[in-house]
Amino acid sequence: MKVLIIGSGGHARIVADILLAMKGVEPQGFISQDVAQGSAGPLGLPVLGGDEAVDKIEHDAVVVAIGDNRLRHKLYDRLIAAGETLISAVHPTAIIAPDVAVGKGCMVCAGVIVNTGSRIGDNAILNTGCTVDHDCVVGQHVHVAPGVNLAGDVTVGQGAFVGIGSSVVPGVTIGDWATVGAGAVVISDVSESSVVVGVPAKLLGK
Ligand code: JB3
Repeated sequence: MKVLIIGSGGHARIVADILLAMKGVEPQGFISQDVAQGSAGPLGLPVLGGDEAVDKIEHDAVVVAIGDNRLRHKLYDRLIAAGETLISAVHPTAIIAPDVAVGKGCMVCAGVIVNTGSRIGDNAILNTGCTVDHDCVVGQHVHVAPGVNLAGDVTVGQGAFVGIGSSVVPGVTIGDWATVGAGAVVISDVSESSVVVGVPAKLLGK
């Protein structure tokens, strides 16, 4: 399967590395305005051009490898509307229970663990070494950053960002588009679009 990687930054390099490790997947290069077309990109893959290049290059699927949740959401919706197939990039070292549903266009990085009964929404990032325990619901366009631990029955609303190294106790709901600061310990629900930081996590603002 020939795959185009949307973006060419740090996260795109992570995703390229995952695709290269997947059987039957051939990453073709990066779609990005940042670097002159045809130039060598990360991991020896070419930068193929900006978004207009997607239509011109033979491919079977795409993945939006951009960390920013709102931008990734926008580009994902645009690609779906254009009839593109969104592939999920799952690193071979990720451990995902057999009953877990992983949506379209997700990125599951090295060392991730997702336990039984959980659901991962479309276009979500489960970044390096995070754990998602039993029966969690991770919404569309979420980013669970490296080293995060979600306990059982946690819900993360769409577009939320759970910052590096944070922990969320069982049964908590993090609202849509909320932000959890790095290293926070979340012990109670977080409302939509709010920002929480600290141990225990407290509201910083909206
Ligand atoms: O924290 C970790 C482990 N990773 C972070 C990741 C999740 O998010 C990383 O450290 C960065 O903070 C961030 O990585 P990302 O998204 O690769 O950021 P950056 O290096 O800024 O690259 C953004 C990419 O988005 C660039 O390659 C841009 O060209 C691309 N981009 C922006 N707008 C776009 C567009 N690409 C296309 N095709 N179309 C656009 O409209």
